[in-house]
Formats: sequence, structure tokens, C-alpha cells
Amino acid sequence: MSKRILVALSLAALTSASAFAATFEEVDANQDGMISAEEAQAAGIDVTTADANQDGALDQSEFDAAMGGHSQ
Ligand SMILES: [Ca+2]
Ligand SMILES: [Ca+2]
Repeated sequence: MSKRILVALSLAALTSASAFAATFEEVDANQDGMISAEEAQAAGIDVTTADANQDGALDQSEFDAAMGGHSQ
């Protein structure tokens, strides 16, 4: 029970932190060059809004747009 809460807390901390200044490489957890819906969600990115070409994943330009157009 307490372990579950701990996991939930660290997940929440991770999500809010990475939503501020995450790079593409950080969000792309499996380093395949695309940000899956799962990876985007983990970074606090709204996939349905960010996925401009509706292919279910975010590429670098879609990610940049989602982050305000100036991720490094
Ligand atoms: Ca990926
Ligand atoms: Ca896409």
C-alpha cells in the first residue's frame, strides 16, 4: 500500500517536472526517434492535440510545437 502511494507520488513529480523543460531525447524513453502516445502522456503532453498528422506518435516537429516551438 505505501509502496503504491510512493510510486504514484514519484510519477506525479516526474510528470510535472518533465512537462516544463523536457527535451525530445528525454521524452523518447525507448530512443526510437518517435514519441509514442505512452511516452507523451508520461511527459504530460496531450497527444490528441500534439499529434498533428494523426499517426499516433509525435515526431520532433510535433514535439517542438507541443512544447511551445522552442525545445532544444
Ligand atoms: Ca519512443
Ligand atoms: Ca504524428
